[in-house]
Amino acid sequence: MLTRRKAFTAIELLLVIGVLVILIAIVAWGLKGAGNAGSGKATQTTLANLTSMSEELNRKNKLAGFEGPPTGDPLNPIYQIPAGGIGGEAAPTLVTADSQNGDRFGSAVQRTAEVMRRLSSIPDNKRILEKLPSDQLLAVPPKAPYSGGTVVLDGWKNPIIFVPATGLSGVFAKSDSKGNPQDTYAPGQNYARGARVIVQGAYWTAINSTNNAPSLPDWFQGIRSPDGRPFWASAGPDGAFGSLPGKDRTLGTADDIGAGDDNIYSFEH
Ligand SMILES: [Ca+2]
Repeated sequence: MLTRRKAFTAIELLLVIGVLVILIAIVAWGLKGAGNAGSGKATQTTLANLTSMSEELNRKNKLAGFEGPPTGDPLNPIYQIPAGGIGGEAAPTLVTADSQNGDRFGSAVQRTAEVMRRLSSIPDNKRILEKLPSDQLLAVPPKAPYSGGTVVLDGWKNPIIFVPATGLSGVFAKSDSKGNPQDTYAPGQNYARGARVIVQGAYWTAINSTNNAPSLPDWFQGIRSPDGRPFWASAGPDGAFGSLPGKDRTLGTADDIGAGDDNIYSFEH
């Protein structure tokens, strides 16, 4: 009798370990969720600040040239229509700081550095930018025809990009087989300007109020702001704006197409 409860049985030990593992997993998952929510909130604040600064730039008539056609100058080297595109900024893939990033210093980030330089030409904006902690800024090395500069980082330490009025082309969403019906195109429905739908894994945005199926000229394949103005964009937790290279970093794999789902745009808040 004395030795009966001397030790836990193997099964009891396994049970205890199992419960502990589950508890640790729940806590870790909760902490990760809280971290993402905090980063998201910080990113929204940064996007709002950048919007105020670019609106101030617009009031001073210094934003022209970054907007793209029809209001901008398509020949301006700062604004270039992506090859094969119908206008707009081509959505960068990975902009993370790891060794496998694709577009961290690509043309979208370079163009943003040009906009940031113009933003800082206004004293009030310059003061706000100077107050940002250094870990929220990224130095962008020059790359012809761009001259480099500094861009602002989002809550996940990835560059926030400036998107011209013509929009962010090629933003991919997950298949909506289990998704939100509001995101799925439905024939005959009326869509207000700025409405977004998913067709075959890609976002389309209504340029005009329409009940036509997503195609030009009523729709744009990608993201545009409802008011047709330039906006600021964060890639969200995954660090990719358009298509997300899979684990093997090869485009076209099944997990590529959700990259647009978690993006954060300044016009949304
Ligand atoms: Ca993303």
